[in-house]
Amino acid sequence: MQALDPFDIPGTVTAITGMGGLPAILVRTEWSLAAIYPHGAHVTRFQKTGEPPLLFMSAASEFSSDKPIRGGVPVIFPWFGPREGLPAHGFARVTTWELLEAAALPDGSVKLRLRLPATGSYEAHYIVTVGSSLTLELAVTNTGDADFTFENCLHTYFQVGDASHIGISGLLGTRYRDVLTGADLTESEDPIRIAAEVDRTYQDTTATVEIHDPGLRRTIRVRKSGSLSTVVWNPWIAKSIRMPDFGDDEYPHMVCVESGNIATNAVTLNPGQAASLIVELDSLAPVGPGLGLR
Ligand code: TA6
Repeated sequence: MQALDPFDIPGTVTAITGMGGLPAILVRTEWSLAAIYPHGAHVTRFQKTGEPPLLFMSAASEFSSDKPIRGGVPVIFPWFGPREGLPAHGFARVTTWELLEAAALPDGSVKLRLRLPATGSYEAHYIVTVGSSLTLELAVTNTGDADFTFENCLHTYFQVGDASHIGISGLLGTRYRDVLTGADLTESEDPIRIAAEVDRTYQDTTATVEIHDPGLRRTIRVRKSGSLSTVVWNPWIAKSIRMPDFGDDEYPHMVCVESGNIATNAVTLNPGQAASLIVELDSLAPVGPGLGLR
């Protein structure tokens, strides 16, 4: 197990023993607080001063070295979804990454760099920058001599006041696969409302998505680059009951808006090529039409 305390920066970066006894890093900046686990390179907490957490964490989540963490930002790589005989959503989220760097930057933000243990044909780094917003970068380089095709996704769980009162904007007119029915449709709602289980994979979209939340009186903004797919997910009642590491009554308090490259948007890197998936997560004062917020 890698010792993390050599990366300590007094008052800013602190190695801790986290949930389940897993090693973790606590980051404090003048604007925010964050927690990162090398297990899965998993950000479990980002909270701006004076605000509720931006990220939802399930009270029923596992914290063990062979299980994914439920909540925060799971790193999905190198495949999305189920694979016969293999872990769903890839192995990156159930692998312990190596912490390479922890640095306090001149602008007051803090940067952590983690690396997925080498596989021989590609290198995957994860850069977490904590400041007045949270920026996450999954950088993949093909170090082999054959093309490498993969899917990736930052499967972010956002904390909301009440999922049935939020509005999700930015996806109007975008094609999506409804995972529940298998149908391929075009988004006709703006904002999107949630009133049942939702599991949609939007394709060919680089759009910024906003979650308008009257309950917590804020708008969450998800900006991204290097990503053509967006997933919107809420398990609602029945699926929540089927998930052992998720509370039956937790679904109203979260929504996943995920950024990645999935299915027809999968990435192919030629030998020597690299690609980065980057998301910036932030919250703004409440804005948005038709939500009685203004
Ligand atoms: O991103 C949405 C999704 O693919 C859903 O289908 C749902 O299964 C969710 O991910 C959670 O997957 P997990 O493997 O973490 O239970």
